[in-house]
Amino acid sequence: DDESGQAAFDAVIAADSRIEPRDWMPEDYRRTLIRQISQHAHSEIIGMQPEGNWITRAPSLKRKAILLAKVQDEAGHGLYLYSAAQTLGITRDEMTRQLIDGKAKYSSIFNYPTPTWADMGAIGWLVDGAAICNQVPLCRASYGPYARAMVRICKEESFHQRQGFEILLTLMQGTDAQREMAQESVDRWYWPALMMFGPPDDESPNSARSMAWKIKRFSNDELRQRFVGMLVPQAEALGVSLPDPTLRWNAQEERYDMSEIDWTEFHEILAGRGPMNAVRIQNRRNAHEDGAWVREAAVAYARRQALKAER
Ligand code: FAQ
Repeated sequence: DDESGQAAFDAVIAADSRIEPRDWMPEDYRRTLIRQISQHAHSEIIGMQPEGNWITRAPSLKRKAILLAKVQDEAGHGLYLYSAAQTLGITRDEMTRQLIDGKAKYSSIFNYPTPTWADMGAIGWLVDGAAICNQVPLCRASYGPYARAMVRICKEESFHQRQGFEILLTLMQGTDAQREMAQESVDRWYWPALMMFGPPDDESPNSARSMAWKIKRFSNDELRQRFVGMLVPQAEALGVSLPDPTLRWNAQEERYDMSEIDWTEFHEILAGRGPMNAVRIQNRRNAHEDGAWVREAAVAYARRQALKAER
């Protein structure tokens, strides 16, 4: 019953153990996980588009092969995450429907355009870098299927981040025009990457509960700080500057001082009014509709195999 279920659940959380799909869990815990995991899955799937934009225009065969593999990894991440969400009682069809109807959230970062090749470097370095900071602690999330999916995803994200860093490093060692292209791209992606961690702690309605349930292990601002701390020496190694003139280490408070993030821009994007929101959803909807015959064929095939097995 609910009472003994709640007690068992509380004990698992207190012991830092894992909740598994068949365990009793509070309805709000289930709902929160479905919300976060489905948003995360949608982010991976929508996140294929900004980079997909450069696959046919990558500057060499090698760069094209690497980019193609990275975008395929993102599809894989989306699929593990949809599977993890399905263990909570929502179907992939429902999640897809919410996404293509424009009712689901996915990371704000994927609503920006990718006009230059350097954006492939900046996405790898900054976007995958932010993703790693956010996701490494999720490997210890209290829900087993999510935590386990995160382990493999994080390994692949680390590789993605290194490849982005290497693209920028190559550009920074190139011509003046290439260095300018790299810097201009870092200037565009830096602030949106900081927004990936979500609103400031005092405006984050879900944080306290998700931390008590040990889904989140650190607050949005803590992870944002950790990310900036990781970027500073890497920016120096690259020879790019971070576009925040007030950024400096505050030894007394042991944190970085930084300029205020433009939260109006963040909220506009969440409301669907970012530069690429409509395009991203339209592309996803088209891909879903164009792929209907594949799903139908797969269902017909599965039905025939089942009939054969019966005979
Ligand atoms: N964008 O109360 P909180 C990747 C929403 S990495 C859009 O703080 P929470 C890899 C939030 O959902 C990107 N919405 O919420 C890759 C909530 O709305 P709701 C994906 C945002 O959940 C790289 C409301 O604001 N990673 O894909 C954002 O405690 C390159 C209030 O916020 C993940 O999803 C945002 N940036 O903390 C792929 C990581 N921030 O749902 C391709 C897992 C907040 O109440 C290429 N997720 N919101 O209507 C998380 O860790 C958390 O959900 C946070 C938000 C930290 C994102």
